[in-house]
Amino acid sequence: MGITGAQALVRTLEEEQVEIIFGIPGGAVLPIYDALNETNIRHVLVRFEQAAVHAASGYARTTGKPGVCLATSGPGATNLVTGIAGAYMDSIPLVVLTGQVPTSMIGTDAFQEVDITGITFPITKHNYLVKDPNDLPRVVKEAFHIARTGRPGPVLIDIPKDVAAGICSRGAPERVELRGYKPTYKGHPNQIRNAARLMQEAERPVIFVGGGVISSGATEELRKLAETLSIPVATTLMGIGSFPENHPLSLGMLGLHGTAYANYAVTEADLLIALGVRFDDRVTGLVEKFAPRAKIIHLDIDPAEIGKNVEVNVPIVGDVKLVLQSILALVEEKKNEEWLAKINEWRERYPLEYGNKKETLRPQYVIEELGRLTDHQAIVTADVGQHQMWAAQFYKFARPGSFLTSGGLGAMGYGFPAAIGAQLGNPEALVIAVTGDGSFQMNMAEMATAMENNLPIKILLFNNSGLGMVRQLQHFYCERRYTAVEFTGNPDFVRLAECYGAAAYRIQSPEEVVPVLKEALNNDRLTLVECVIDRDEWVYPMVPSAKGLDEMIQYRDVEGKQNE
Ligand SMILES: Cc1ncc(C[n+]2csc(CCOP(=O)(O)OP(=O)(O)O)c2C)c(N)n1
Repeated sequence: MGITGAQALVRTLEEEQVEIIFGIPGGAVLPIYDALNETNIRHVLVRFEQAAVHAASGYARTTGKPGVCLATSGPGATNLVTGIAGAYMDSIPLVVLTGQVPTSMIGTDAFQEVDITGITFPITKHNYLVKDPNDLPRVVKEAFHIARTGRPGPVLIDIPKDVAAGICSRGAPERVELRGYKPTYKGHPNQIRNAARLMQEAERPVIFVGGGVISSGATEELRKLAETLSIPVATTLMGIGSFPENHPLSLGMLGLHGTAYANYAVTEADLLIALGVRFDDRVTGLVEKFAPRAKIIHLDIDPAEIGKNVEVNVPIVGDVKLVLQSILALVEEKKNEEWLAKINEWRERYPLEYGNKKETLRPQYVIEELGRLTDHQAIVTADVGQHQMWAAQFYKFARPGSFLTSGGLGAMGYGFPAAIGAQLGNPEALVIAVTGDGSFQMNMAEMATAMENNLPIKILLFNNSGLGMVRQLQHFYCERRYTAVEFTGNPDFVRLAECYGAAAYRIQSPEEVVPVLKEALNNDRLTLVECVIDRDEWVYPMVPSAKGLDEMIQYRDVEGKQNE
């Protein structure tokens, strides 16, 4: 006697301590949904499968546990693809379950059949097509192991309907043993010694941090290293939160829309200590001009990252936390007074600025106030566009895992579903989704999911009546020939939110910002705050394409000049 494959699947999910599954049912997953009747695992019914995978990502990023989502075969599975690709690029642990047509029909172009393991092969850390129900418990266990160990990432399990309905008489193995999969955690002692020596000797060092520091839980070691050796810290978009942005050594974000002082510091640095980063082109600008005077130490758990985009002097493959602990044991306190004075000079001369046009509603000001009113402690998700960059620049994040955005893929529509996952994983936290009118419209139907689950998420919607970031690109690169970036058919977002049962406010002037935000933040319901902003608001600084970081365009060069 055995249980069904679907029952075995659910039992193994219980063993893996899964609390929540995000999904939408369909014919191919009927046996799995039927088995969900027998468990306490919560199923959150979303309105679009893409939201299920983004929500699973938001859950994973704020709890440290793999997020789980479930979709039917064919269109259900393809709707997950964007979220899987995003999780792959951002190294987020997910276990993605998809239904498949019965094994006998695979390859016949059956109703709702797609080759989802083929489609997701390049965007998953690993994937499985399960052909025998007896394999399910082992496969599920392996999937969780692969998703969360080494460099985290999404793992997909495709389950044909007859496999889910068939009999499984085998349990999960005690231990996962995968030949050829042995992530390196410790780092090579010689390279660690080399790195420590270079750090001790450097005169103009900069630490440059990515999401790997957050996923390895190395924020405390990072702070110790920075403070011991007096080294300033710049982060990528994914690294935001790994180092408190109010710390005197924080340089904020680096790169395309990074702070001027971070970009200058990296350009002048004699040593760049890159921790859990992948040297994305949004960060480096023109690679040939990136950190031209610096030796580079690159520490990452994934050997494939090292030397991929930039040449490295000291490569270290290992877990950031463990390797930093070894390095900390080797270094002694040091003050880089001259270098820090130079950086402070840049910081004072070239701050993040947006001018004095205080009579109109400025998005940067709204984000600054949001940071202040929430004591920089909320979990903030952002979609993709100008609003995302203003959130990254002006909120001043203090905690790891408090800024969630689609970093590598840059997928609009990520922010609100990710907030749903974050709120479900952190019921007590204040969760705020910062979004644009373009991005929000990609997944705004999820307001129904948030209402159904009593999630008191705050949606801060910047409405510039169009696709602001693309408009900005057309302004700077296409001589203001604006094409396909204006929305004339936007809904009344306040009334729309109210239709779903949410509370809603509209802000049109700066005086309204603080009182409305205070009311919204004290509300225990889903609440939307729409900020009506000028469409000619740009994100500064901005590194022009194919330029070095120090060749960025700053507010002062353009609008500051005009206003003089
Ligand atoms: C799914 C997807 N489609 C298209 C793009 C290209 N894109 C990048 S930013 C942007 C505009 C975003 O507009 P909105 O969400 O209103 O934000 P804003 O820039 O106005 O703040 C677009 C279309 C994208 N990043 N993702």
